[in-house]
Amino acid sequence: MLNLVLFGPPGAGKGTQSEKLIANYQLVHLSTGYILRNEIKNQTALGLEAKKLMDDGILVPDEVVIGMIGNKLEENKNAKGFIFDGFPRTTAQAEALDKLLAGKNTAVTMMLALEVDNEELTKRLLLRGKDSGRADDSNESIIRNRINEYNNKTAPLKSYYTAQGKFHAVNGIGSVDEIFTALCKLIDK
Ligand code: B4P
Repeated sequence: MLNLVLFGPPGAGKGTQSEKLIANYQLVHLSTGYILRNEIKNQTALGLEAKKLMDDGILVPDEVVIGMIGNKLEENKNAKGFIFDGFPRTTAQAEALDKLLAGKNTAVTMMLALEVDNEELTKRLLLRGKDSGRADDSNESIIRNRINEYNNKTAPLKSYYTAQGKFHAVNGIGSVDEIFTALCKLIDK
């Protein structure tokens, strides 16, 4: 199985590159951001709880997202592999993912990190906020919260996957196609 973890700060292009990778490698896309936004749209209890945190750029509790991913893995038993987009975002989530995959006799193949500086991230997210209607893209102070959450809770995962020999970084600045080509090169090696 090919199990890819796409890693990077908010706005690095994880969702954008996931779409292209899914088409190329026929993988199942598991985006916790997308699943959570869907829960909000459907006004579920989980969605209502998550909305308050997401609108402020704060991570949703680990047990909530771990449960969501566990359910999705069960629903896709015959998948050729998965793209984990925006998950894991904390060490607890990474440990839980290792356990969930080990239970299926598989593992994370590699982590692909998109590297983009803060100035470019802020520019991209404010631009998207103009037509996405996403509250978390609407102003610089929320975007700053998201980048802080990333630096405090998610960035340490670089060491977690480096220790497993699975961390690979790619320059996330450039055209979408250039970045996609760089990612494919690493996957196909
Ligand atoms: P996510 O939905 O995961 O989203 P993201 O970090 O905003 O974006 P991504 O990196 O996918 O960027 P995109 O391709 O869209 O998270 C949202 C919130 O959900 C989190 O803040 C958190 O509250 C919650 N959440 C999600 N997962 C969680 C978890 N595991 N644990 C706890 N909480 C969780 O690109 C952004 C913009 O850049 C787009 O407009 C795109 O068009 C543009 N862009 C992309 N590539 C470009 C390029 N090469 N050049 C120029 N622009 C580019």
